[in-house]
Amino acid sequence: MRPVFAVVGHPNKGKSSIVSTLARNDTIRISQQSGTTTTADCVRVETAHAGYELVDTPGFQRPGKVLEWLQQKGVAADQRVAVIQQFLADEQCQQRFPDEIRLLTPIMQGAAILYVVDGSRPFGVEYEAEMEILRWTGQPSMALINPIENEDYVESWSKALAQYFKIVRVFNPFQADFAKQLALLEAFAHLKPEWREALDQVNQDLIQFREQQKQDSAELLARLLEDLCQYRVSQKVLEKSQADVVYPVLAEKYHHWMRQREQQTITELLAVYAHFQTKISVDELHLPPDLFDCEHWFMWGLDKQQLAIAAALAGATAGAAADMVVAGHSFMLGAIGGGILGFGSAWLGADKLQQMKVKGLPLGGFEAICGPVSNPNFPYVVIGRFVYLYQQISRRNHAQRTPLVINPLNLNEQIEQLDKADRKALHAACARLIKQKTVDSLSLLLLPLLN
Ligand SMILES: Nc1nc2c(ncn2[C@@H]2O[C@H](COP(=O)(O)OP(=O)(O)OP(=O)(O)O)[C@@H](O)[C@H]2O)c(=O)[nH]1
Ligand SMILES: [Mg+2]
Repeated sequence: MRPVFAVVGHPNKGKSSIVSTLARNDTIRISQQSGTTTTADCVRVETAHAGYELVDTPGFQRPGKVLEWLQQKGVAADQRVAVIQQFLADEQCQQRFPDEIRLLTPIMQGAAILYVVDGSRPFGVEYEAEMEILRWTGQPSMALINPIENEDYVESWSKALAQYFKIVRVFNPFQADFAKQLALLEAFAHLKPEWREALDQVNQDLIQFREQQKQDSAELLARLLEDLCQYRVSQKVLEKSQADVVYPVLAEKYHHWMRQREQQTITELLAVYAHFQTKISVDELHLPPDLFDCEHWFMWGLDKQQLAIAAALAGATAGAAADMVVAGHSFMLGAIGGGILGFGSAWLGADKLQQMKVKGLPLGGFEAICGPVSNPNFPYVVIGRFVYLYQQISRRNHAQRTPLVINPLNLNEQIEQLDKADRKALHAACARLIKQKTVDSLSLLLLPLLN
C-alpha cells in the first residue's frame, strides 16, 4: 500500500509549489493566478526502493456552501464520512461544487490530508469551513504553514490550526533545504503507522540519491576539465604565411567548441538535479558571461598571490611557479590596471588564451594549431564556474521558476576550506591538467569542493 497525500487548501497558497519541491518535478504548473490547478493531479515520487504519491488539487472555491449542504444532512459524528460520500455521489453537487468534489475524492479514496495555508496572511473564519469539511472526512491530516511573503501570521495560524490538526509544520517550498524536506517526510510518516516503513525507506533512498548526484556532478566536472584543457584544433597549410589566414578561423572553431562543451556540462548538471525547465546558457549568464572573457577571469579563478601559493603547494618547479605568478599578475592587470573593459581586454584578449603555433610537417607543408590553453589559471576558472553553478543548481527547489542569477564565486575561499592534503592534490591536479597530463581519480579530488 503506497502512501498517498492530498495537498489541499485555499486557492493560490502554494499547494502546487509544495508538490513540485517535494516531488522534485519542475513541470508542475505554478502561477500567481488563483485557480491554476483545476484537476486533481497525482504525482508519483519514486525512489530506489520505495515511493509515495502526492495529489495536487484545485483550491476550495465555496467551502461555506459545501459545509452548509453537509450540515443540512444534520447527522451525528458517526455519519459524517457517509455524508461526504453522499456529497461526492450527488449529481447536483458535482455541478455546483466541481473543485470541492475533485479535492475530496482522493481523500475519500484513502489519501492523507496536507492542508496548506499562507503564513503571511491573517487567519480568517472563512478557513474554518474548509478545515471543518476536512475533519468530516475522518482521514489523517496535518497542516503546513507556507510563509509566502513573511512569517507575520505564522503564530496566529499555528494556534488556529492546532485545534483541527494534530501536526502543524511551517514549510516554505521555495526555500526549504534538503534537510527540511527530509524532516517533513519524517512528519508524514507519523500520519499512518502502516506507511511508516515505506516513508522511512523513501527518506533513506533520498539521502543516498543525493550523494550519488554529488558524485555524478564531480564526474561531470572532471570530464569537462580534461576536455577543455586538452582541446586543440589544427589545419594543414602549404605555406607558413597561410597560417595567419587560417588562425582566425581556427580560433573561432576552437572557442565555439569550448563554449559548447561547457554548455553541455551545464545541461547535464541540470539534468542530474532534474531541473529540466531551467534554461541557462553561458551567453545569458549575467556575470562574467564568457569562458574567454579574460578580464573577468579573476572572479572565477585565482588571483596572483593565490596562484603562487597554489604553485608552491603543488610542488611545482621554479619555472612553473613563475609561470603561474605571471599568469596571476596578468589577471590583476586586466582587472585593475586597465579597467575592466579598457586596456585589459586588449592585453588579455582571447587570442592570448590559447597557443597559436605553426609547425613544419615531415612530408612538407605546415600545420597551424590553436590550443590547448596554456594558462595555469584556466583549470581554476573552469572549476570556479562549475562550482558556482553546482551550488545554485543543487540547492534549487523545483518550485523555483525564476532564472538563475549568476554571481562570481570566491573559489579561493572554497579551496581554503579543504584540508591541506586535498588542497595540495587539487593544485597538483590543475598543474598536470594544464600540461595535458592525465590525473588519476580526478573526480574524487574535485568532490570535496562540491558542497
Ligand atoms: N516567494 C514565495 N512565493 C510562493 C511560495 N509558495 C507559493 N508562492 C507563490 O504563490 C503563487 C501560488 O503558488 P501555487 O503553488 O501555484 O499555489 P496553488 O495553491 O497551487 O494555487 P492554485 O492551483 O491556483 O490553487 C505563485 O505565484 C507562487 O510563486 C513561497 O514559499 N515563496
Ligand atoms: Mg495549484
